[in-house]
Amino acid sequence: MTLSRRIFMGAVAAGATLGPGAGEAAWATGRDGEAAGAPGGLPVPQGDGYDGSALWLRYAPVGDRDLLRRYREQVTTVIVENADRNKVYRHTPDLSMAPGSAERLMESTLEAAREELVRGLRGLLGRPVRVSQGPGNRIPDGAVIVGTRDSSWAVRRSVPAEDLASLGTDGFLIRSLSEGRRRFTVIAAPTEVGALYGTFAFLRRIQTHKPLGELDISESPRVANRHLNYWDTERLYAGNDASGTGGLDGENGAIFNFAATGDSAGLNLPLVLDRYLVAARAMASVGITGITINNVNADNAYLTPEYIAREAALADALRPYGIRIALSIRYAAPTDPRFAPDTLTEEQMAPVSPDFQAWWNRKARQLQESIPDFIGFTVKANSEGQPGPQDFGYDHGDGANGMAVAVAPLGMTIYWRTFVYNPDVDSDRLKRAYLEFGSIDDEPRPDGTRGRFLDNVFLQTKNGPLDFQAREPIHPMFGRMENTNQAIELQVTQEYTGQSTMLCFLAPMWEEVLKTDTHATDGEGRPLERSLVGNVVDGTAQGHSATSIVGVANLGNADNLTGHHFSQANLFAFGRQAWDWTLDSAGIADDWVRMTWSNSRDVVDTLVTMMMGSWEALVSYQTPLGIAHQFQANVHYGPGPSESDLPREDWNPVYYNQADSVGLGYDRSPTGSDLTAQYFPALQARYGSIDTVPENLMMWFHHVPWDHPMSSGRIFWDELVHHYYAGVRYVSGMRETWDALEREIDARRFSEVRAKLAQHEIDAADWRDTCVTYWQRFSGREIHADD
Ligand code: BDP
Repeated sequence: MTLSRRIFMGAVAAGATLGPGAGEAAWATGRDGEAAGAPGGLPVPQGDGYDGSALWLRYAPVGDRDLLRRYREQVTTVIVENADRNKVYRHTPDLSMAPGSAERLMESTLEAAREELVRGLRGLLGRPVRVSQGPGNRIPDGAVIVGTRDSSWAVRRSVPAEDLASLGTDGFLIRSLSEGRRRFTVIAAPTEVGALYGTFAFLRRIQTHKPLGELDISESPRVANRHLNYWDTERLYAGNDASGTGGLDGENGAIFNFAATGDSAGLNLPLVLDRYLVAARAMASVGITGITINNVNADNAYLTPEYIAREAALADALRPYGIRIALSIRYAAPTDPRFAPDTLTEEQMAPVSPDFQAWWNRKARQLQESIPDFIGFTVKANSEGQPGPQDFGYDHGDGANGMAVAVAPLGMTIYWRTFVYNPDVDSDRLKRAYLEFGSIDDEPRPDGTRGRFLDNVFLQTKNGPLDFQAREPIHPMFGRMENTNQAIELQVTQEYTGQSTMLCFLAPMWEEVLKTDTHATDGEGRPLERSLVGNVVDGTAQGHSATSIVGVANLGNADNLTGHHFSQANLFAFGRQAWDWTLDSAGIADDWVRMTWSNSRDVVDTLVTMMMGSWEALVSYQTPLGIAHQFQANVHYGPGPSESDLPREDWNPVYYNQADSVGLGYDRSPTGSDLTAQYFPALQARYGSIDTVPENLMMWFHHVPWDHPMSSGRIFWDELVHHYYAGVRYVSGMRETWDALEREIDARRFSEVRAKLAQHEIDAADWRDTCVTYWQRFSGREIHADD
């Protein structure tokens, strides 16, 4: 594997920003009661000190003069009628930004759309645009109209109702239209949130230098509930945490301040910080609809009145952007004395008990009183020490349904996680979840249907059967749970993929997962017409209308919000793929690079190429050919293949690598643990034989003999060594490539990425050397470090 590299000796950036004088126009005041251009936030500094804090919404000026001239002709006036008519609900009467904030709280979704256009166009076009609240009786040349048929006369006049009807709640259309010689653009949607999404899509076209002339775009998301789970301070790699422990100024590194101390004690919610709104705008720009704001190993504090008040303020701030909140809860919360006198005894904790259900109904009601659009609860139960229904003699179906019954009257949903691996179930950790959940999905019901999980339950399942490893086969439950709503959970934060040090673009991994064929069959064993994992997730495989995709997010209080500048790309890509999993990840990378770094062809081509190989490189130097979980205990960053003394057998690298003098890898074929039997027949056969298993999953399913012949012509041992070396070489290539871009990238971000890549290279080599040396003890063969 090599990284194709361009070296730009002396090249001048084609996309260099315009010099002073480019923004010639002053703020315009129009007719018909038009407001002078609304500020739309402070401009993002574009120079060498830029810190990445605007994510991909930096709106750098269009550097190509011809293109700029065309855009300025095509976009002269923003028209958002009745932006203040549908004010969103606000619970917190004195909701306010922290002193000195640059962002501003929005009161409606259309206001958020208008402000984004004003801000974005001012940055991109290098001058303010005219803002009009109504077009009078003539739509001006160069107008960009945003709205719904309810909000906007101009939309009513130019977009037939039936064109919007099929778009669904979040869809939008963007059209270039004309009247006489006047040409204008309409961004219209059935809902105001759809109009906001269309606004971001329109801005993205300019950010990526695409033509605006003949637009006829209509888009709707494939998946309805596009959520982030935020793990708070655990697995947080984006914390501005100088000391390595407590965060800066009393902040703990999390993006939202609930319990900051010291100098930051005055910056807790309900006060709203700029970064919350930058994150909200970024999330909305890729269509995120919800966020579970606390860790899955949940702290009951989030259910106390004091915290609920803070959550309500956060929900208020996010609401104009179409983002709703949810909470992770601890199943046994009702027994916590801090809720006294409203607590339950152990005897009342059966999920079928009316007392249990009434308690959760009361708690959910309290939340709904302050957060009327509260989504519901994410539940990690009977997993890694968390309490659950099994502690009281019930199974996951009873537990999920008990909570679902409690919250159903309030219109809420339960996201019940399937990340369970009770060692009593099977000796192979990877088989355990399906063994616990599959039979509940199959259970016959009195009405002749099957499946016990209620309609307001989603089972939330990680992409693979282990735990967010850099490469896993798909989880066998996808396609197997035909009677249950299923959400897929992907990890955006890079717990096992280099944290905030390694540059690893994850979109190709998610693309691989979502486009893997489950080969699912129907009840009679006939192949389904649509059977990719993406089809299972978007409901088209088995006819589900409740659909959801969840990303464990990587936001923190770092200046650039994600720790590594390139980690921003993973959040961006997750949102885009959640909206449309059929997208090509290179196209997503291309957009992100243009929006984040530069539209210079050289920069775009170089960075996209570099990013696209970065995940496969990481797999290569960490866990090639299907080996998994070789991390140092708990930290999950560096290599620890020899570790064998962790408190649970299935936390130890040696449990996964099974290294011995014969070979390496875990036999999960029919002669081994037979995990393969959990897949549909076509995958069973493919994975079950060492002759047909894809080489990149070989050790996942087989104990591979050191001399096994590989497709390259090498024996397995040499192939393994080759992968480790090739992976590290790729990282060296990334470092050199980046160095060659110095003249095209602003100074601060350039040097921050350079420092990360230098460490990345050292740590990748550590993976290679630690693992290869350790495996050699078993293989007894020579290390051929090829090049
Ligand atoms: C593991 C993480 C742990 C999470 C767990 C989960 O190390 O912090 O709590 O996943 O998903 O990967 O519940």
